Amino acid sequence: MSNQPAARLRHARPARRAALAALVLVFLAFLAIATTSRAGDAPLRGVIPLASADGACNWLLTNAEPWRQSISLIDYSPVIGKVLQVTATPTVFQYSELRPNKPVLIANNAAEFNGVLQLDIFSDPADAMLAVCVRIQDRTGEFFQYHQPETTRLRTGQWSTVAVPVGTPYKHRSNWGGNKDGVIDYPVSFYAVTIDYTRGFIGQTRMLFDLFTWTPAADAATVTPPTPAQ
Ligand SMILES: [Ca+2]
Repeated sequence: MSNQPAARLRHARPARRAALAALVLVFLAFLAIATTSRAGDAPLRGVIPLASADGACNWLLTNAEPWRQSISLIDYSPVIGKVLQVTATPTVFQYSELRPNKPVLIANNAAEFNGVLQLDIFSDPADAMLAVCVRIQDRTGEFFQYHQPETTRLRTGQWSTVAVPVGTPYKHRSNWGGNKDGVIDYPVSFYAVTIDYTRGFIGQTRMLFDLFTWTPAADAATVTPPTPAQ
């Protein structure tokens, strides 16, 4: 390798050195801007908001109209504040897909993709609801579905916390869409929660949802993920 560039720098005149310093400053400023904009792509940790800054509902139901389901943000109580209310008729369609307006980035790599997606549910009646699943979307648009552990049971008229372990240590039950290769292409986003209804349930069900929370295992010294469903 030639040492010509170093020799040229040593003999550079002050004006050229000043120009070089200015160039370095411009480069550093550019680097600072680039780094700042990348910070916007940091994976979410913690609560996924129910409402945007202007108070509008941040969540929607897939196919709400044809499946005759409804979603609204309601005032629940002075202590709890607003919650999401979902109504459905299980005989019209057997599940609901509840999702943020935009998928929420949760992991940039396999090491980060390990945690618990948790939510609070109030179901009336509780026996209309069979299971909660979490849908994750990879970079290509492929979906991976993780199931609620079998141990979670709901009670009518009471809030329950459901925690679904999600990520590389856990086996997904199904995958579809995107590049359909069964391989998780990073980064990945939280796409939706689905509510499966009990077959044979007659009538309408009303559910309330609050505190959708993603807790990476790395942050969860006090949280022990439940045993995943087999
Ligand atoms: Ca894939």
